[in-house]
Amino acid sequence: MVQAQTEVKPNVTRAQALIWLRQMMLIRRFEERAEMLYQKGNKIGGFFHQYSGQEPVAVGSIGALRDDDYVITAYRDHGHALARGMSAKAGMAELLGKASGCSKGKGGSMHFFDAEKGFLGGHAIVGGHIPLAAGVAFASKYRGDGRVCICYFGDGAINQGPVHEAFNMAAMWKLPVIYVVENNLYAMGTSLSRSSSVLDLTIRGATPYGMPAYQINGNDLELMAETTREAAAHARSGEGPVFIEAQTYRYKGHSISDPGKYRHKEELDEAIRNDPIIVYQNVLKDRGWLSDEAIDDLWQSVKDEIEEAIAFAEESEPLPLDALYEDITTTPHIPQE
Ligand SMILES: Cc1ncc(C[n+]2csc(CCOP(=O)(O)OP(=O)(O)O)c2C)c(N)n1
Ligand SMILES: [Mg+2]
Repeated sequence: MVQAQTEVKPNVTRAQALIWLRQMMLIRRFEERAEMLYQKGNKIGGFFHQYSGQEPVAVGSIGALRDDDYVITAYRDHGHALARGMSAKAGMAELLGKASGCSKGKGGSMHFFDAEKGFLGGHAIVGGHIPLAAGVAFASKYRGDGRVCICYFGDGAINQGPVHEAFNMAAMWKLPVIYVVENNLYAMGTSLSRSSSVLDLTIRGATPYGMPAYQINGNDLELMAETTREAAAHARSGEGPVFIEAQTYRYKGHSISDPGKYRHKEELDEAIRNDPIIVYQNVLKDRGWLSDEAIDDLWQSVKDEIEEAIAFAEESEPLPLDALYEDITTTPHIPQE
């Protein structure tokens, strides 16, 4: 395993650091307000899984990729979509089931999608998108366009059979994929220690397939970015997939209907005391890059952006009923000789 050092920091400019901090704030605020709309306003239906606490994983890793690289993830997808640059308006409208949503209001929380930005979902079947990532990476390799596909999944997904078939094929064919397992210690209410024969997920996900692996603190934003940069260079050079175990923690229950009673209050309190957004704010303050006033201004600008997104979503029209029959099948594209 490649041992990543927490002390090693990449060369991050102040401008880049502020963009990343603001993205994490935006994701946090987006979900806080969406939760209110769900609980109090009854404006959002269906499943709703929050990313709160895991923000540095998506922001740091996506921040280290090229704009034309592909991103694919599971149903806990708000953070990845916003980190990829999807607008809060398109995301909020999706949650409210409006035609202006990123998936025309047909997908909801679990199925954010933005093909223009290379954001390929939002997938609800645990582990189901991992073979898709291999397909996406195969296409990149076939075209020789140098794009990598970053594929996020949870610790629970590592127990799915097709995931291992895909890992094997990706490694055999040296496909340009970066696998990021977001180890938040729980799969619904089941802790990792009750579901995995070994707690080191690189042993289960990387070792059998000969993939280089990193095991890092995913809540260290700059370490997440640096590690992804190295992984992307490896995958892009034709050397095959890389596996990153990003250790993190989710603040909320599995979904909005889960009070999370299966974990100790002390465990959650400890995680919240080390809130990655506050930690990063303090890092930037210590570097002299940010004052308390500047932090307040950033939070205010994020709050304003989210309120605008809510107003946009509320004012948008729902999709007409006949549109339910659209986007079900696609016209097959058969390449000509
Ligand atoms: C194939 C399949 N089995 C079961 C489920 C039900 N289910 C939804 S989420 C989940 C837990 C997944 O946990 P993990 O992979 O750790 O991701 P996290 O929720 O922690 O992000 C399960 C079992 C499902 N969606 N798909
Ligand atoms: Mg999990």
